[in-house]
Amino acid sequence: MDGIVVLISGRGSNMRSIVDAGLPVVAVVSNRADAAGLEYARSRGIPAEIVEHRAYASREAFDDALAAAIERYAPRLVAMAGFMRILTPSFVGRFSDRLMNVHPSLLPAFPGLHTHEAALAAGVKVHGATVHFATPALDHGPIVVQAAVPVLPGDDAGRLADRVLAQEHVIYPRAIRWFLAGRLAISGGVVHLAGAREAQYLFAPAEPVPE
Ligand code: NHR
Ligand code: GAR
Repeated sequence: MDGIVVLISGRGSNMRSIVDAGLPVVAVVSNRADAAGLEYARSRGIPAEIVEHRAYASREAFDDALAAAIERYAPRLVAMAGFMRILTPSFVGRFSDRLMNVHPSLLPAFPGLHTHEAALAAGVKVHGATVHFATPALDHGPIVVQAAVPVLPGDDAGRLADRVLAQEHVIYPRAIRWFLAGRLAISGGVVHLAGAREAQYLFAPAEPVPE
């Protein structure tokens, strides 16, 4: 009963980092039939299912079908990894305190979509990624771990996204390992790591500033 169900919508590189870290992924579920990540999961012998949001008349109906697909695996954790559909409060309630997400910004800055464009437009010099527990309020759940990366001269959204993504691949498997080891406790909306010798933050290694 240690299994993880990973929810994806596309490329699935975060899902791959979780699988490659040796974590017990029991199924991958996508809301899009063309998600590239599905093939990788199947190539590793992991059941990969499609629950297409477009086939359902309402968010509630989609979320019910998604929850049913997940519950067949009785997972201990549901990990959103590039999953692009907002989930209803009733879905989130069903998986409360065992639904995680990786978001490509240093929350609470830049919730929602297009975070790298927003960070560049705001002129921030430090950006990053956050692993958090999901709550009904989008991108506002308790923070497990964050990674900071520099915004460098000449960055565009693509370069910045690549730099952030490399850190997502480091912090998400780490957060999941902590969760499965029973080391995460949420109190008052704050996540505490038991027996912490490791930090709940990470600074990306320095890289040369482009000319
Ligand atoms: N659901 C809840 N309740 N709480 C969170 O914190 C959630 C969530 C669902 C997804 C991921 C999130 C992100 O990391 C996430 C966190 C999709 C959208 C979005 O606007 C926003 C944030 C996130 C995921 N989706 C559009 C929608 O109408 C569809 C966009 C598309 O299909 O391309 O659902 O950033
Ligand atoms: C990742 O950067 C993830 O943080 C982000 O999309 C990318 C998915 O990449 N998630 C969101 O923007 C959620 N709204 P991946 O499919 O290769 O893991």
